[in-house]
Amino acid sequence: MMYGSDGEENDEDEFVAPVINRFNRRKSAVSAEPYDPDNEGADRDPAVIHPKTDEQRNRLSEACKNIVLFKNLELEDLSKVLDAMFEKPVAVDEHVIEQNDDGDNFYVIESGIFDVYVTDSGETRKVFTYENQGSFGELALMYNTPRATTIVARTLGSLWCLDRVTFRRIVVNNNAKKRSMYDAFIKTVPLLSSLETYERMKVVDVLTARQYKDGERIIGEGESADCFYIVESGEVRVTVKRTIEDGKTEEVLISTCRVGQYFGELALVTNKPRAASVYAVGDVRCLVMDVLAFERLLGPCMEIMKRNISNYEQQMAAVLEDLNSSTSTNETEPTA
Ligand code: 1OR
Ligand code: 1OR
Repeated sequence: MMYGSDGEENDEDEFVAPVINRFNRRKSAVSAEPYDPDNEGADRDPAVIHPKTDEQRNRLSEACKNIVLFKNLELEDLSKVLDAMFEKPVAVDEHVIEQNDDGDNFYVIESGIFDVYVTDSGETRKVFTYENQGSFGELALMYNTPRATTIVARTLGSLWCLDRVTFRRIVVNNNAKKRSMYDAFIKTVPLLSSLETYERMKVVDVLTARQYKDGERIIGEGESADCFYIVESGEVRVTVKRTIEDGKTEEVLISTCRVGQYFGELALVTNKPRAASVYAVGDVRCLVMDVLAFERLLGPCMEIMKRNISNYEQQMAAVLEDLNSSTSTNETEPTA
C-alpha cells in the first residue's frame, strides 16, 4: 500500500444513525451513536492509494459505474475512492462478511454470486443473492453498527474493497445528509410504510428531487414512461383527454396528488404509455425514481399499487358519469 498526502473533511453536521433493521441485536448502541467526522482522524490519516494497471482501473471503473453510493460524488472524490480500492479474489464458500463482526471494508462486486444470510434467534435464513453486480457492506461503516448479515460466496468471485476510513471520509460524508434528510419524509409516505429500514434507505439513495413551476407538465398522456414520482411538496393535477364534438378534445381533471402521494406508477406496472397527464399546481417538488430502481426496490409495494390501480377504473366510471350529467363544469379545460 502507498500513501498520498490528502485527507480533508469539512462536514460539520452531526449525523444521527437510524436503527438499521429489526434483526440487529445491538440496536441501542446503534441509534445512540452520532456520526462525528472529527473522530475519523481525517487529518491524521493520509489518503490510501493502491496502484493499479490500466486494465485493472478499467475493470474497476466498469464495476463502480452503477454503484448508487458513488453517484453523488464529485469526480475528484470518485477518483480518490477508486485509487483507494483494492482487488480481492474470493473462493467458493468464503465468508466475506460475518454477521455481528465490526465493519472493515465496503465491497463492490466485479464477479461472482454471493448469498446473504441473516441469523435471528438461532435461526438462519437466506434473505438475498447478489449476482455478478452490486455492492454490500456499507451499513456497518455508515452507522458504526455490527455487520447486519453474513455474506457467503457461492461461486468463485472477485471483489473490489474500499477501506473503512476512506469510505467514511468520502462516501459517507456525501450520502449521510441525503439519507437523513429524505428518510424522515419517506417514512411518512403511506405507500412505503411497509418497507424495512434497510429497504427504505435503498429507496432514498436512488431518489432525485425535481422542481416544477405552476402549470408545468410533469407527465404527458400517451408518452412512454421511464420514471415514478412522489410528491414532496405542493400538489399536482391528473387529467385525461376525451373527445368532444367535431373531433375536438378536452382535458378532464380526474384526480389530484398531494404531499406523500405518488403517481406515474401505472405505465411502469402495465408497460403501457402514460394513461394521463400530470401538471404542477403552484410550485411543486417531486422525488423521482427511474424505472430500473422502481422494479428493483418497490417490489414489496406492488400489491398496494395494484390494488389502487384497480380502483382507478371505478373512479373513472364515476368521473365520466358526473361529466355526462352536467353539460359544463369548471373542472374541464379545452385543449384543441
Ligand atoms: P453491513 O455492513 O451490515 C452486511 O454488512 C451487508 O449486507 C450490509 O451492510 C448490507 O450491505 C448487505 N439487511 C441488511 N443488510 C443487507 C441486507 C438486508 N441485504 C444485504 N445487505 N436485508 C435484505 C433485503 C433484501 C434485510 C434483511 C432483513
Ligand atoms: P402513468 O404512468 O400512467 C400518469 O402516468 C399517471 O396518472 C398514472 O400513471 C397514475 O399515477 C395517474 N386515476 C388516478 N390517477 C390516474 C388515473 C386514474 N390514471 C392515471 N393516473 N384513472 C384512470 C384514467 C385512465 C381514473 C380516474 C378517475
